Amino acid sequence: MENEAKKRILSGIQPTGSFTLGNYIGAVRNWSSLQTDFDSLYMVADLHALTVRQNPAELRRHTREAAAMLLATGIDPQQSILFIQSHVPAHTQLSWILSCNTQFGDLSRMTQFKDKSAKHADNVNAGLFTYPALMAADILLYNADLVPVGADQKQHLEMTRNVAQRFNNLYSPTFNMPEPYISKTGAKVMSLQEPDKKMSKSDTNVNGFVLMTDDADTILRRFKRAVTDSDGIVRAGDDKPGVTNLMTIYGSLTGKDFAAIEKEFEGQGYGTFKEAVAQSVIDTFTPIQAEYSRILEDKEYLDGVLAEGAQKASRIAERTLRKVYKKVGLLQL
Ligand code: ATP
Ligand code: LTN
Repeated sequence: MENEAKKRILSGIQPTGSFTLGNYIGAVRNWSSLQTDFDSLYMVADLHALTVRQNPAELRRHTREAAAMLLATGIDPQQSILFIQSHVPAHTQLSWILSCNTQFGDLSRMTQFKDKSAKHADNVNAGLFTYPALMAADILLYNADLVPVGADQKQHLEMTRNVAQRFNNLYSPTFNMPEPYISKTGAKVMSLQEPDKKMSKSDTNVNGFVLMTDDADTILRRFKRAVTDSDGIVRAGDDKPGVTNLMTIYGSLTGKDFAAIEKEFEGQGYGTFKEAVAQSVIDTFTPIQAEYSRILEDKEYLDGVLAEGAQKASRIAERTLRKVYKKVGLLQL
């Protein structure tokens, strides 16, 4: 079988709202290009989304929209397995076992936990804390070789590797060691308003992000308002975080490197540059948006893809789970 020779990929995204340009450049756009060379599984991480308060009706809608958006970006259900995390119960089952093999001290060092508990001080729940154990289960159930994510998830990947290593040493070799796959450019797209902060869909300042569902006017407006600096020169550098971020976005979408971009906008103000960046985003998102609307309207097709995805993913996941249950000493009848 052809698939047996291929390495396996797994990644996930939370249905906490429309995807941002950061989600697209840092993670999602790589997924469809990897699916031909890898045996790929892509998941909408709805259980992870519950770690912050969700409106039930909205979560349901966002989950469906997230799946439709992934298909619209080119994930092909004939090549990849696309599924919803909660449709495969093995994720929560393995996550319990892994959380019993994850140390409190390690979890307290997670940057995302610290950030999110500061942001949601009224709801620092146990799920937010044990989030990495569920993420480790997502990855280890499928023995993924590679996990394509943005730079902010690197720490969770290291945690997954530690848990896998500890489990393998304590019992016997069970899990594969997954490697993060982080693209060289655009692994951390910054907020358009505070370029020292990552662009995030849950930012309270809407001017900080661009959504994949935004129309052309909104996209243009966001870029026109983007924070830059006062020297008016299109050049990358640590002293110019705003402009560098815009160059990263433009470069990721057009394939041009920093030197080419500097040359292209030499002697021109930020106005022209910002318009060009906005246009590159509009050109990328317009065809995806058309496809997205089409898929979202075809409920039968979308549900069919997700049902099949859940079935295929479960088959792989349950095999791993059974092995783990046996190894840790759970009684099997
Ligand atoms: P939230 O704001 O709800 O925490 P998020 O926008 O950070 O969500 P996630 O669902 O947590 O999105 O992330 C999905 C993927 O997108 C992950 O691989 C993550 O690393 C990547 N990602 C998120 N934000 C960015 C960003 N600004 N730049 C590059 N990659 C990003
Ligand atoms: N924690 C990830 C989403 C996620 C994920 C995964 C990514 C959940 N499970 C498994 C890769 C592999 C995030 O982006 N916040």
